[in-house]
Amino acid sequence: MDINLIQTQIESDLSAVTTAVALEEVRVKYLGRKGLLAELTGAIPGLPVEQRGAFGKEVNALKNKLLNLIAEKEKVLKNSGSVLKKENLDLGMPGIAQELGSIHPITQIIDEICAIFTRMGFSIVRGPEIETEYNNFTGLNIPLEHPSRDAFDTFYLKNYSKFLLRSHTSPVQVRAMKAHKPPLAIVVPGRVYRPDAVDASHLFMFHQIEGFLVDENIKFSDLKGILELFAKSVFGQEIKMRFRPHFFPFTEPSAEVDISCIICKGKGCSVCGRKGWLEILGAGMIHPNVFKQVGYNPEKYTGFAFGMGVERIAMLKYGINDIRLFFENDLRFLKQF
Ligand code: 2NL
Repeated sequence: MDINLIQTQIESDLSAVTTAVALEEVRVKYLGRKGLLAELTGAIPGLPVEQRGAFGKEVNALKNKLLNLIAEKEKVLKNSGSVLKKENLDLGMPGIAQELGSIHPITQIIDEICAIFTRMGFSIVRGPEIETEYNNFTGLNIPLEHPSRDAFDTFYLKNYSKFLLRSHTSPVQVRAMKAHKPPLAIVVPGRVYRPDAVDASHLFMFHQIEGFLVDENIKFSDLKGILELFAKSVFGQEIKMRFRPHFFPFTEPSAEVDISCIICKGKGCSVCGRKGWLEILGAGMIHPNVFKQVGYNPEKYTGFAFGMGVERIAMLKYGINDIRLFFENDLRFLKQF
């Protein structure tokens, strides 16, 4: 083998190299385990003894020369901006798509319900989730011995027994009435907390929307009209609505409000428990004691109030049978909305 010929061949091979990958190919061709240099070295023992030394030196010199040439070429490649080629970067490769988020179904329902009431002239008001015992209970005419005040039914703040996680959104309405004179019409959406054992229909946190309207001469029929408009907007114009007498400490008279079952249209099915009716909210005329607490004259003003559970409305509307689905962050569920 002619060493000079090999060197010429190496030089021409290297001059054709433009990428790190091609350079590596050349390196392997000559310096690899089965490369030309290894072949030359392997030939040494087969030479006459007197030639071995000189030939060995030549092979060694060639190897060093080769290493230098490759190192030089590497520098040239680096400096000539061929990093892209070195890293095998393919600018034509499709990118990693950014998944777009969407509005949570509970937020969507809250927005939808609030929009129905703002179209009727109600304002949206929000308030703190940590409340005083006064705003959450006393201001709402809930007596001291009422079971909802029990530590098993309300999250009291450890070491701050006057403070609690609100168990309904009505304390915001107490705040609003204390801050503003009638006429006043507001809806309050937000999170509320109760220490309930978790199952398909209970969580320790859920959402409520409560609303009220106070002015002179507000009547029970005003409440019925507004709730009927609300219920038909959410569940469809064809539904019927009914009021059943009930008791709340903060309203008198009070009622539970049902709509005809949206599944069986009132005939009776498994969703409505064969009753033909679905309870959607509670409501009533604001109790004079609440007006006294907030400094309104109950002789001059009357008003109605109502409250609903947002998850319950969403579950009825979309036929969802487990409240936990809303908060498990399972995209297979969330992507349907
Ligand atoms: C229900 C029933 C209701 C109210 C909430 C209220 C608020 C004030 C004064 C009077 Cl400031 N009432 N809120 C009234 C009746 C019913 O909620 O079943 N909610 C899920």
